[in-house]
Amino acid sequence: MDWRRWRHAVKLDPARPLDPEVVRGLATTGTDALILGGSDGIRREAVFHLLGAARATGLPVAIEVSSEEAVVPGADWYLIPMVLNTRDPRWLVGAHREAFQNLHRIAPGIPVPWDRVVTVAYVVCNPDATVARVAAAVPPAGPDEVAAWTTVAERLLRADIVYIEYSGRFGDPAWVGAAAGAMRGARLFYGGGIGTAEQAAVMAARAHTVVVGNALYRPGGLECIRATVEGARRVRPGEGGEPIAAGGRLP
Ligand code: 1GP
Repeated sequence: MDWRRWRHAVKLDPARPLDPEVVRGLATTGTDALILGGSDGIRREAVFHLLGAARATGLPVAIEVSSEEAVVPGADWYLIPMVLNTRDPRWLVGAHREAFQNLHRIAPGIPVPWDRVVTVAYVVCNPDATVARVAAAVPPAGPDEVAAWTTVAERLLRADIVYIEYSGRFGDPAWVGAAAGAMRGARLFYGGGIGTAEQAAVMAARAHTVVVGNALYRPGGLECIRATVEGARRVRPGEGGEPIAAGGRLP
């Protein structure tokens, strides 16, 4: 399934061990896709192994290229993160420049599969998340700032995806609603702290796609994922109460 149609995705961290049975079980949860990505400690070999296990589920697989170690062939999509609200341009475009300059070493002889490259503009909202620390993020002060970042991402940077990232904590629906209200043509992803059907429904009423990570790693993780898929499918984006994309293209 094309990434533009995902309602629910599971994020797998190559740096965190996961029972292969659990990865296999994802095929039966109803999720639309698997995203391989993490903020810290990514090693190419681990990405390679996890990619094999993810592929075996038959689900679409995306790799989030947060370090050159994540450049591994064989994924359906390559998500390129850019952190908008960072203090350090390295996390916006600097590491990307470095990677392209070193491409001959990172992926010798392999052309960039541009038709499978998807740009993801992150707004990191949870100051306690690893990504906030690693990427020197300055969390927005409020929903207006989130909406403005969304406009920067869409209109100026022409990002494919705007990602409201609360990794590790359930976010403020009003902030996600503010992003939704500013959306015009890109896709809005939300991730962070989703562990129940209700939480999934709240965010899926505002974002096109909800991403669940940590919940899978807890006991009963697959059941939890199933519940969140069900929650996300209960609602449609735009049912969240905020004025979503007036005149825009949010379905
Ligand atoms: C992390 O947004 C994802 O990048 C998911 O967050 O791990 O808190 O579910 P959680």
